[in-house]
Amino acid sequence: MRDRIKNLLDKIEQFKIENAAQAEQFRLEFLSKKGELNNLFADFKNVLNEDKKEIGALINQLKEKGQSKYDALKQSLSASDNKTNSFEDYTKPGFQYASGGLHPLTITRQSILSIFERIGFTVASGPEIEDDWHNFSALNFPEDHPARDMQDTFFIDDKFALRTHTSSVQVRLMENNKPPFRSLMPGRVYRNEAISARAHCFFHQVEGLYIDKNVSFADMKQTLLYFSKEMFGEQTKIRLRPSYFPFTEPSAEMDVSCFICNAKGCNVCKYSGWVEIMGCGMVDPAVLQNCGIDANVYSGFAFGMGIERIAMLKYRVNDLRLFSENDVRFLKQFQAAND
Ligand code: 2NL
Repeated sequence: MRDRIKNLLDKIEQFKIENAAQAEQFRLEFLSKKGELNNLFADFKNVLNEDKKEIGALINQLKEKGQSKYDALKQSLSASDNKTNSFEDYTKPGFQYASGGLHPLTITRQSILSIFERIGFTVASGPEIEDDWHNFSALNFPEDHPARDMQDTFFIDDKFALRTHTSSVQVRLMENNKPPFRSLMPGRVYRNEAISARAHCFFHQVEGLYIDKNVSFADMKQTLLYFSKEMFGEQTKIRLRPSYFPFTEPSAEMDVSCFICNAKGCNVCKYSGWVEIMGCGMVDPAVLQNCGIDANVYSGFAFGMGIERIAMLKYRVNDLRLFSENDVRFLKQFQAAND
């Protein structure tokens, strides 16, 4: 009997308890009704009377040892369990949420807007469904202009269409407010085009409008030079080429010196050293008059750029469709650009 007790004591002492399952196994093996300790108690009746006192004390000691080992380990296990799902350490950093990323067009739009906001431009917005007046007539589009054709514009009925540019927002702004204006119109615009790597039936624009007394073409040049340097780097140069828009006169396309090859020549600038990034011009006096602004007192400039185009140049994206397909393999590449 003494040997059995000694054996069991060794077993209890050596039993490794590291998790709840092992604790339960320990309980079953030694402490439960069918456990070894109870067997000892059952056999106790066979112990010789003169040994009963000594053996009884040994068995009791053994029981106490087993029970206290079990209790202590059980407690430390449940405490460490709690550690993972309780807030016992209030100084620990909080759980990190897996965060998404901004869309490349959002990142690009935000950088364009913030550059102009720094020189006093504010953001305006307006409806995506427009009437003929705000989208075409007020902007000096002749009656037979191809943009007014079903082929180029999504008409909803004979009165309304999806806006083809955000200039319609500028028209509303000028109609409802008094100059001076320094405003930006970011937004989605729609064109009835077959979808390809280079064209889509919708894209995003930022347009700008600056109207005040004595605004000149030189003011436009300096404003756009400031923008280009901020957007593409201090060494950036600009050039203006004559162009045509119904709503500006004179009109120009603006190129920036290629920021990819430092104007040395690459496949992005087609070895010309220049990349086109926006259209601009002095607001046609007829447009000002259409919007209730006295063109003899006020003048101004306007410009418009495609956000996709800028983002494609900046991030070297070669397919316009990637911006609207929400393929996470594409979007994930911009997560680092968020901050
Ligand atoms: C482009 C060219 C341009 C404008 C937009 C504008 C607005 C008003 C009056 C006059 Cl209300 N002009 N906007 C002017 C020149 C060019 O956009 O290529 N956009 C993607």
